[in-house]
Amino acid sequence: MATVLKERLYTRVVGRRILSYKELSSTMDLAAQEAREGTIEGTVVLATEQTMGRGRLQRTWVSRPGNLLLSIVFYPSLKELPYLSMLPSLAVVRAIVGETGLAPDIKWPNDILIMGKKVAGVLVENTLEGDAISYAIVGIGINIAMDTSEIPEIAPIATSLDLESGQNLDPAKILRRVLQELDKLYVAVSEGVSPVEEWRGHLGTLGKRVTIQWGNEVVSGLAEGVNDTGHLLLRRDDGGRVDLPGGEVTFQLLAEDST
Ligand code: BT5
Repeated sequence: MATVLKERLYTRVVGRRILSYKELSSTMDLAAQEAREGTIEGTVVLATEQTMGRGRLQRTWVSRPGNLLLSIVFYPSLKELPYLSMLPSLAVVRAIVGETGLAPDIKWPNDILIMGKKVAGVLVENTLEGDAISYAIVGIGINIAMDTSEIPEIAPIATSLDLESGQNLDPAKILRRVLQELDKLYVAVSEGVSPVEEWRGHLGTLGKRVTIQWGNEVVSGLAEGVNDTGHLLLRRDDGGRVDLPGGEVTFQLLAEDST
């Protein structure tokens, strides 16, 4: 897939180097190793399968062949860093809309859902050196050719692009589009263009009543908005407002809203 991809990939940073493997424990680890060894920014690590694919907080990412599993190496400056976790979800949304016509939305902070089911996930791991970020690894998993209904652990909550579109989509085409969109967004951010308005426009979480777990805390309220660095602004039931940098969202079921 790497050769086919490289031939028609028009990017400035993302995908300047592409490493492709049949099986890895996790693309995150190999990308981090490459970053520590000083690989060029935009290096992409692809795997057909992962034996220990992971999500946030040590959760498992079901990683079978036929899907997209990749990590990208960045060396962000303070200009790009605040937006780094918004860019991959936005790139994935743009790629899905452009290549399939489906209408995904983003569950804050960065799950990609179609009709309430998760079709892609994003994991950003930053490594500090002193106070500065020395490298950031952006991981993206997109379900394409997977019948999620046959995988009991994710069947109720997950879906795939083939299932949703009723087609056999070409993973290489979707990958190329994701990398191109991510590159455009990253270059724009480094030139001072903020992705926040577009990202906010795709957030399905806003305007809903949610419960959010953040570390050991659990807060409930109305998801009113996001600020310019992507923090969620939550109106608590007692009227106070909190600003959350990350966390796990559970939608509350209301009589008139069964999302
Ligand atoms: C994420 O974590 O959504 C980030 C997933 C990032 C995966 C990529 S694949 C390439 C790179 N290499 C890695 O090792 N990881 C990255 P989180 O928000 O914590 O969601 C994890 C939860 O999503 C799990 O606990 C399951 O409930 C669900 N899940 C697991 N596998 C899934 C899948 N294939 N599709 C949809 N949902 C899944």
